Amino acid sequence: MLILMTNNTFTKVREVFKNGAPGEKVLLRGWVHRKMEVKNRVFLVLRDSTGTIQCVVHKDSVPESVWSKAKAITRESSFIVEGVVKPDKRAPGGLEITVSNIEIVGISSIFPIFGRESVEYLLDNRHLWIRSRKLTAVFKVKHTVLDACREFFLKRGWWEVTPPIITMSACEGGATLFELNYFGEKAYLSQSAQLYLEVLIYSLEKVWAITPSFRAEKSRTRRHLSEYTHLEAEASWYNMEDMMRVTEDLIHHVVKRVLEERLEELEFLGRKTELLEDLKPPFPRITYDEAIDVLRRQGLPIDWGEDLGADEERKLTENFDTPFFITLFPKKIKAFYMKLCPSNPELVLGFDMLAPEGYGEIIGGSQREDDYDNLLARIIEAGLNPEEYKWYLDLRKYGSVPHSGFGLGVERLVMWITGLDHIRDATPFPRFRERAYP
Ligand code: NSS
Repeated sequence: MLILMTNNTFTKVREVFKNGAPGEKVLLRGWVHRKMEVKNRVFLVLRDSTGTIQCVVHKDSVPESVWSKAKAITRESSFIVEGVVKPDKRAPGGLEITVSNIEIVGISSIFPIFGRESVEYLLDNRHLWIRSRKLTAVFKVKHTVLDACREFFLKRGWWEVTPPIITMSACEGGATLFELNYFGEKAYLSQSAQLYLEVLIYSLEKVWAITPSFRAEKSRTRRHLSEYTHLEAEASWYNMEDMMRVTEDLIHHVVKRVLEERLEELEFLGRKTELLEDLKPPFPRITYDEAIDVLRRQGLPIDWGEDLGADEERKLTENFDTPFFITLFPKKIKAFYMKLCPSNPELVLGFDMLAPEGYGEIIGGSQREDDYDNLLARIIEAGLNPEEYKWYLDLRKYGSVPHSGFGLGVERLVMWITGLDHIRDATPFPRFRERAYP
């Protein structure tokens, strides 16, 4: 039985294309990606985690039992194939497998996805659509993005920490909080690990974490999930400009690694890579005031003090071929923890990084308010209960330190790097308002 072979007797599809010699005997296992029958031949495209390869069964050169299995096997069945590597100009990649034996491991019922289905239908069948080459390519890019982020912080001496998901106080305002019952007490799913990271910088100085963040977003948009992967970093002694430099170096590093390792996937996704290749810090910086002027000149009426929405951000990205920063926002549109600008207390030392090509915000960060009285005033002003933030305020009482941090939406970054038009495909199991798949 082929199925009883040990793991290392199997070859991966990628290895066949890399090292496969004509005439070499190989054993492969995977799923039937496509099946085609032409007279006395059956073509089975085998898919494994590394790629796809065409396997050809010739009626005349295999035993009857093998031929009948080749006839019976269905698309998406799992199977094992024994055969010989054969160069073939017509085969994708220039190689195919001439099959000598087949074993069906798990026969597939009629696979309910044929192509051309609606987005809604594919989401309803997310558990099956997830096998598509498109989503596989995106998740491989995401893997490299996460790996590159980890490498970035590790090499620069930042500590990775594990903040909680169950929280007792809001970080980003009450409107998007998911409430839960915590042993009879009101608690929330975390919107951001920031406040906890701020606690940790008094001992570890430079910390970072990747945690899921939850936002009960009121509307379904192409860039909002209710649960997303949040990479956050926080450091004592860093001012806003120091932290902006960290973020641009991080993005540069991540994009470089993806270009080095995932070109094949980007190509499969149809991503043009010129802008990614040209990316180089420092990224341009404009202030909120300048952004408002630019938008007005571009014919988008917006009043000073209004928040920049998706439309405004998209318009602004038309002016840049690279990620860029917007800094110094009016305090009334930003969170309570941002430090007031010393030269104009109507503004805060906050920054957003926007991705070009219409993508918009991928990072939000700021220098934090480190003065006890100012922070208390901001908490009250924001309508929050100072009691709930006692521990957070305490940090400004016991050895306060200037510090800054940021949060990066990993799916937003992946969406831009892979050129997706919707965030849902940057995560395997998307969660939206009122619906989770699956
Ligand atoms: O709300 S943020 O702008 N900022 C924070 O949460 C800070 N407390 C982070 C920090 O300084 N430690 O969110 C940060 C990023 C934002 O730029 C987006 O890229 C992403 O998180 N984000 C989202 N991604 C996907 N879906 C949703 N709903 C979402 N909300 C924010």
